[in-house]
Amino acid sequence: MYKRYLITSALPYANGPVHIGHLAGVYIPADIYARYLRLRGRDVVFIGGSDEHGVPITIKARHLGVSPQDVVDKYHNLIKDSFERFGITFDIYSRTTSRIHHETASEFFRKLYNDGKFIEQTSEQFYDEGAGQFLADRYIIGTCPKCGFEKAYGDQCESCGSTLSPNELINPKSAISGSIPVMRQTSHWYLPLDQYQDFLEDWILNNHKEWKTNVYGQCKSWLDQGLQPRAVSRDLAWGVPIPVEGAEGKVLYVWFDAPIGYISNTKELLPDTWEMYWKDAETKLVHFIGKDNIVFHCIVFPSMLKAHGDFILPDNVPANEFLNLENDKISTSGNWAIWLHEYLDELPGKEDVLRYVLCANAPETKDNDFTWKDFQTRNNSELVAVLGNFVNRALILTQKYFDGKVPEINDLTNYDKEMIAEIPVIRQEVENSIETFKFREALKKAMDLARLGNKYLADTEPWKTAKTDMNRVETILNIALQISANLSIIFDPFLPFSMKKLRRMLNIDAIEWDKLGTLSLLSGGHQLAVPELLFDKIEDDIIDAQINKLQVTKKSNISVVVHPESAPPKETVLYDDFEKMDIRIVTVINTERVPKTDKLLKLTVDTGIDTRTVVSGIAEFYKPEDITGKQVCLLVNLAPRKIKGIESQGMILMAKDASGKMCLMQPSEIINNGAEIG
Ligand code: B3M
Ligand code: ZN
Repeated sequence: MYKRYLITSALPYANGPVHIGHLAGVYIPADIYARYLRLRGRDVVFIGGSDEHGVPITIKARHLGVSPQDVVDKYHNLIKDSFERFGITFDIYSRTTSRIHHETASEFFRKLYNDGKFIEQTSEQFYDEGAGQFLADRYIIGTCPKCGFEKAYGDQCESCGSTLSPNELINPKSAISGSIPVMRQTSHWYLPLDQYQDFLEDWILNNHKEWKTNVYGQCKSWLDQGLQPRAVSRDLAWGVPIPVEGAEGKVLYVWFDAPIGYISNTKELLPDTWEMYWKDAETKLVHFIGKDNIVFHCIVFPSMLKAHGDFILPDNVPANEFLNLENDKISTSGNWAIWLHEYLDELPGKEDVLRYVLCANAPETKDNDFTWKDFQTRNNSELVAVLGNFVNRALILTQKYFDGKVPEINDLTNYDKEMIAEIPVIRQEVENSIETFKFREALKKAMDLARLGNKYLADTEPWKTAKTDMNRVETILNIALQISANLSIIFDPFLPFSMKKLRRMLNIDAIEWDKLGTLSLLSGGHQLAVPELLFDKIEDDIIDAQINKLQVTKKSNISVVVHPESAPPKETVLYDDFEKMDIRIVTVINTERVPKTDKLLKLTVDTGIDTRTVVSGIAEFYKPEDITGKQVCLLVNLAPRKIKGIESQGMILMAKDASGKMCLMQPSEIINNGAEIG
């Protein structure tokens, strides 16, 4: 057995809030594991934090017109706060912009550098001459060679999902300036992963066959392809500066510094004893991550740790697959997600319901789908109908027959004995499942204990026996209450808020996992508190509101998806420029075709100021009879011009999309002619 546990969970990028995919994939399993081990009295440190470097953060900052620090400050605080409200029990939740992290990451790099563990290589990379900087892969946009999508990034095409390298892009452009980048020489440090191939093969393929098949499989396929040196530096202004001379303008690659964040955060938490957790072979190190992080945690970071030489390696890396939402891939940029902070605000008091559903449906072995209907069903027919119902019956009956005092246990029947013998078996199964990172299975087994309780009450029918044999009712309810107390332990890692509430009703506080399986959790005569419902039914209106919210998102996404090639934004104008335009609502009072043309219509309009003639190129889209009588928008102070011999006094405003489709702009309700638009 290990002396202590060091549990880490992937550091989320501080460029957006966390959503249910993050929770199901990483934070809920990690928290269950940490809570379970603490209940067992083990020495546990659970590390979290925000990953605050990397190009996406700089892109977001540029887009919003703020500094990268502003972006990470905002999201770090939002993420930290929502994890706390959701009951994720990090021992520390820090950040990679901290001073201690910058120092730790620099030191780590310097040690490897001094020990000659890197190779330095010069290569040609895209450079934006106007902006005076090298372009990270994400900063180069061009046409995808695989699918023709025109806005593919230098590292990936978001349309077809292909992984790309910037020089594969057709017509590459700088995302910063839109100009065509040039190739320029730059030099970087590389970690020669090929030199760690043998070590990794032996360590993973021979000695960690117990890792989850998805994790082991991905590692094997990387190793089978043969590892290549990987750059650990970048030409970028945001990150941990490379701490060697002649490296101005270069920072550590975000995936080099981020995992070191686990070490920095441990140091920050335990300035005097952190080394015990990172350098002693009797520590069990476990990384909880999502499947897109496997290579970094199983191949790259272990090679870095090995190269450094002072650190232990992870004992396990339980990565989950992805969670989808209502049959679609969760997407931060497409706002297709359930954001934790919004959930907490919109469904207060339902933290455990989400914890339950995301664990019961966790994407442990394959991608899975979250639906609001399933959320409702699991709440109503599992939490309410099984767990809540059992506990409630035990407490209410005790209230009724014994004024809320735990009755004594008397003679046990054979049936009692058989049933009681099941409890330690369930405990053992839950332990085995948690310790092998099968959290859905563990939760299901825990629920079996509540089912057992329900069955026991249904079989023994104390409400009937109460008419004839109160002695027997004492025993039945004592057992039912002991099961309730056992439930408050076994479910504690999964449903911490509700189990605390249950213990309040049982009037007990301290719990230990080691008491689980016994009938000695409550003594005869112990006074219980007044029972309340442990879980509430979730009605359709709550679910419908959430589904509706997603539908609104979907609708707004469809219009974006159909015309991804909207025209680029125009140059900024001052308000004064805009104000020069006199745009008004007018009514079309007569419409005729302009002879010998296909496109032009001659409109007579009432502007509220006068009646005038306008020639407009909309005949392709509107017939004269479709327009007459309509209110439209007119730029009334456009200098008059002659079109096909007719003087046009103004311009009818139209919207036009990238497919060439056009439509009139109309007021959303009737308003007086001459109304000004601005
Ligand atoms: N920030 C990627 C992610 O959030 C990355 C994890 C870092 S763990 C050291 O998926
Ligand atoms: Zn593509």
